[in-house]
Amino acid sequence: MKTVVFVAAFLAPLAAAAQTPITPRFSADPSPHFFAGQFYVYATDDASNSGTYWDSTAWRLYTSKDMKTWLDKGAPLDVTVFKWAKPDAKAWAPEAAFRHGKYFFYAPIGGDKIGVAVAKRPEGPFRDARANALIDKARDPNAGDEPIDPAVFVDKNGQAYLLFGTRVPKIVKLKADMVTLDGPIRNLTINGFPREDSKKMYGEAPFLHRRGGLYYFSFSTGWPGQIVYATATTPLGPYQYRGVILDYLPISTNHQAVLEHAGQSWLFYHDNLLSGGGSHRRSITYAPLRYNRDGTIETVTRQTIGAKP
Ligand code: FUB
Repeated sequence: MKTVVFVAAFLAPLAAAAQTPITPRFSADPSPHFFAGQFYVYATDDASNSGTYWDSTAWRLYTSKDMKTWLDKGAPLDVTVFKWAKPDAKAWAPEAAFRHGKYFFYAPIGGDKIGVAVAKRPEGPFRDARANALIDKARDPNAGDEPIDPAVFVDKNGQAYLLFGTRVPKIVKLKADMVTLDGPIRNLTINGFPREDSKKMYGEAPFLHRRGGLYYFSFSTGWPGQIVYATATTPLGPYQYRGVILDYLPISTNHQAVLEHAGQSWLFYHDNLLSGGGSHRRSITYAPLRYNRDGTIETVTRQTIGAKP
């Protein structure tokens, strides 16, 4: 596999107050992690789609030791890893997780199923962890209209959760093997959306992280979407709307994930940063994520992008 080195900081002087993408390849829906001593970002591939729809069939991987110089590690897997999937099924926003010495890859396929693959190393090779989908709209009660955008959260007591879904946020417990559902798929409740803004709703891109005793549920409000968040004292909610993390971008989607490492927090997301870019040609970047003393999150402004870790 050919590895391409990209030093993100090189792009910074090209435009004043510009964000810095981690790669010159069109990519989106970042799933950032710190695995085995370095940073890994799994992503949707926007460079191999038709340019008019998100119809690529492979996922991409970027790695970095310092969050400045990024390596393009190619496509660690595509939809053909899942024999039950149509070979031309669209490969959307992925998720990864590490548990019990194994690396898991959660793969939304075709808009109606989520598969899970497993590997011994974070870059693969990945193999299907089951003989069928982990989530299947046609099979599973309350899977929702569009089971996409998986996100995994493991609580301090070891309980793992899978979040996913469009328009109605879904959450389900995972068994310790990380590839089996443990109980019903539930809807997450979000209270307190501001009445003066009728556009504030749950759209897609669920993500859950914990800070102290509080659970932070972030998501995109739609198409286009803001990244907003809500908090709760248990993973299952109910959640209370708290505010905007990242405002609308000049593209039709917004999709975030929070990476915490060595006492710092980062918001990874996609934007329109590269020449020739657009709603189907997105680019991945990140910004520091900061908290106020009362636990609320400071809104990220696009100008903060490119800050050194
Ligand atoms: O990349 C395809 C879709 O666009 C993702 O599943 C959504 O989160 C949005 O970013």
